[in-house]
Amino acid sequence: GPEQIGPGSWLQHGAALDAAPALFAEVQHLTAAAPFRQMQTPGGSRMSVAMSNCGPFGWVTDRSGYRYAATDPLSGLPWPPLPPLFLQIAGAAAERAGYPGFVPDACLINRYAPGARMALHQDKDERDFTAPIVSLSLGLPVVFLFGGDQRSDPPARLLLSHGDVLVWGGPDRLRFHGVMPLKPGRHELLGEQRINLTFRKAR
Ligand code: MD3
Ligand code: FE
Repeated sequence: GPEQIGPGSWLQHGAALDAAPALFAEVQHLTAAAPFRQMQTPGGSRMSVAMSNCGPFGWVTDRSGYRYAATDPLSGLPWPPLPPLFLQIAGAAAERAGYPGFVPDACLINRYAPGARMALHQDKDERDFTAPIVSLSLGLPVVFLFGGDQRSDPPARLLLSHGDVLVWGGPDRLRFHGVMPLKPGRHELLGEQRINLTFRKAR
């Protein structure tokens, strides 16, 4: 069953297992239109995670900073629309966690190859911190770091596996978090990678 990992956060083990093949097929269609790319941070380094987006807004970073953009900087075209299946899965997960009526307007698609990681950070580029965030994991498992309100707070370690859904909000919305380097391996559906879908209300 669901595991409460913070006052406003729930890990729903395997909640997206049945939908995983359809979700992965959607990711493949979406990233044919808006390919995965390793974006640059404002400091000039390349992220190890490759990213794409779907929905009205997409999270991007380059030398000028982090922001939400309505168009893909690679093509100049709007990001592909959020598939109805994504909206349904994210809304249902949020509702089970006590956040009814969640309608994301941004879905960040993160692709981790072996060795890719995400340093401790806060998600604070959104306009409204009262909306929750929903995160869905596909493919290889990874150790997720769940920190506190200060960067120096020692993080808890959680294993995120294929089909797991994480919902956080309320008092946990601005907690530091990160992802340890992905260990090499092969997943039967996704192969040698992990994909994470992060659903947010950006505007
Ligand atoms: C808990 N992505 O894209 S999602 C990100 O697995 C990001 O790709 C990670 O962090 C990934 O910004 C983790 C899970 C997550 C995200 C944000 C949180 C958990 C969180 C914010 C506060 C508390
Ligand atoms: Fe994050």
